[in-house]
Amino acid sequence: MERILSGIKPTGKLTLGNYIGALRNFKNFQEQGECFIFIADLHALTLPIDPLELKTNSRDIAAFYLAAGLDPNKCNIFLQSHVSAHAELNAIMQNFLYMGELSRMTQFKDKSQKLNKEKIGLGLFAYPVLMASDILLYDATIVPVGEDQIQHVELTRDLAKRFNHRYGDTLIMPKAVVTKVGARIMSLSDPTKKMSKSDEKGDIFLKDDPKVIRKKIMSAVTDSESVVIYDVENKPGISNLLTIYASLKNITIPEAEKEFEGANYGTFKKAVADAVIEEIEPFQKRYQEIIASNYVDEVLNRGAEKAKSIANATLKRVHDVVGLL
Ligand code: ATP
Ligand code: LTN
Repeated sequence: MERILSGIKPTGKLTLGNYIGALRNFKNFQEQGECFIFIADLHALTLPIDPLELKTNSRDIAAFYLAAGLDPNKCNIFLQSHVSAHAELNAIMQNFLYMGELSRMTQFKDKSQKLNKEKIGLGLFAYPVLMASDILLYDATIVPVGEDQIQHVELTRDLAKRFNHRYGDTLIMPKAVVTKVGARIMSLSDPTKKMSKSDEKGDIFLKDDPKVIRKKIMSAVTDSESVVIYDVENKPGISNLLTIYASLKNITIPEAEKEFEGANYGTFKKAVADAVIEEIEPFQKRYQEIIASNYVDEVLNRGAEKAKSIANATLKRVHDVVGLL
């Protein structure tokens, strides 16, 4: 049976990118095997974050998981920090990933570039070690992620191979699975940059009012032609909107192109806005109901208990093979 594991870090308000690239697909995975979906709150500390904001974001993500159709009876939903085995395995695994490898990670290069060189946290540099620990603790076979995280999963595979080579078969080899359409939604104000919750310009937030969502889409940056075709190089804005539309409608990009043959940008953008709102509005209603109750805390407590039992067993296995008494 497959073990499926993924997480989102509570660093900011979730975006349409997080929804299309991650959240929306999670409910399908809970039918395909044993499912562990968590909130990577320890990872959120790798860049400065306000404590209150971190708490709000963490509960919000749990509520978003539930609103997106995750069923706590089919899928364990929990907080990374509630399961101490993550930090404990991290302390061991940091010895099996190398500084050279870590310094080549694109996410590290992007995020550290914006900081004063003297003030780059060790946690930001070692981010992939903790992520590898998250994955390996649950013997995950499938790790659903957006395109930007493939490199980290590949590094986790290198680590598992290296570790198993040295100590014998101990860790299970995971595999990244990326959604076909919508793995990389771009910013609406600069479609050459990823829509990202830590860089708020050009984002659509999952909590945005539908009117605001419509306005943002109608004023998305495009080009000066008026042909709706997919051409990332020359028409990044239109290509991004086509990706959003196709993924929400569950159709291919060529099918979406065909639908808008001869349409002008105004008509096209309106259709994209309608598609987004049609999907997000009911999702927002479910979120509101969930966040107003105690359900989130209940789910997180229950999820942590199950997660601990699995994670502690792996940790014990690792302790044993490396020689910890
Ligand atoms: P940050 O801006 O803090 O780095 P982020 O918005 O990139 O965060 P993550 O917490 O790193 O979000 O990602 C959560 C999940 O959403 C991951 O699987 C990630 O690949 C996916 N994801 C994030 N942004 C996008 C995007 N623009 N398009 C598609 N998927 C995305
Ligand atoms: N790094 C991921 C979040 C994350 C994760 C994980 C995803 C932390 N640990 C383990 C999958 C598996 C991100 O930024 N999206």
